[in-house]
Amino acid sequence: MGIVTRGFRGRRDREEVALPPGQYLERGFPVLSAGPTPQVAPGAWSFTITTETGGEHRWSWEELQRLLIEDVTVDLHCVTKWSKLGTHWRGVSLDVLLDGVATTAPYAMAHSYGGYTTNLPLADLRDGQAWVAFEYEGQPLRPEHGGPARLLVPHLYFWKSAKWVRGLELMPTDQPGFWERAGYHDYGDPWREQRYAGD
Ligand SMILES: Nc1nc2c(c(=O)[nH]1)N[C@H]1C(S)=C(S)[C@@H](COP(=O)(O)O)O[C@H]1N2
Ligand SMILES: [Mo]
Repeated sequence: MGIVTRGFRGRRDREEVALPPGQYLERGFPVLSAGPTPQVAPGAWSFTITTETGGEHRWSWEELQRLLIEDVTVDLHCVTKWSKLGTHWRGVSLDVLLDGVATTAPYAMAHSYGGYTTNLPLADLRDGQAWVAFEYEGQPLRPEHGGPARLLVPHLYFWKSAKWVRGLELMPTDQPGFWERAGYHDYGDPWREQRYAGD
């Protein structure tokens, strides 16, 4: 794994942090979008989980806000090689949203307003590993970063964290999403440097 020295002045000068292989430490928050930013007002936003048998579970913005909300601090790793450490988010755990959804489907496709998709094993969205996030660093999530709400799945490369998320389609078989069809790795574990198909 890569070891990077933080560039802070002063006593943190020699603090070393571990980054996944091939990654560098980013201070800013780059915007990476495959197309234009969809403008989705919270009142027009909803999140729908569709099961493999066609069952639908839908939450409006107001319904989402009434669920158990968590504050999470996570590291982000983009396949373009920047990592950002200790970012603060607020959102609803997928555990809460999947609670009561009857499914045996092993895969999920995240769908976004604007048409972006990305596939994940459903197990990677459970057990405190994924959120529908709507605040970043104490502010409503800005549209260019996926506001009003995005998926946050920080243990995988950041392309799996679908911005402007509008739902999950639970699938009996694995299907590639937008970047996965274009040659990105199906799973995308930054610690195993799974950037592209075949890695
Ligand atoms: N809907 C949507 N989600 C997306 C993307 C996108 O183009 N559209 N890009 C992905 C990629 S490649 C990355 S690195 C992150 C970038 O998020 P950011 O722009 O907030 O840094 O969003 C991911 N989610
Ligand atoms: Mo990315």
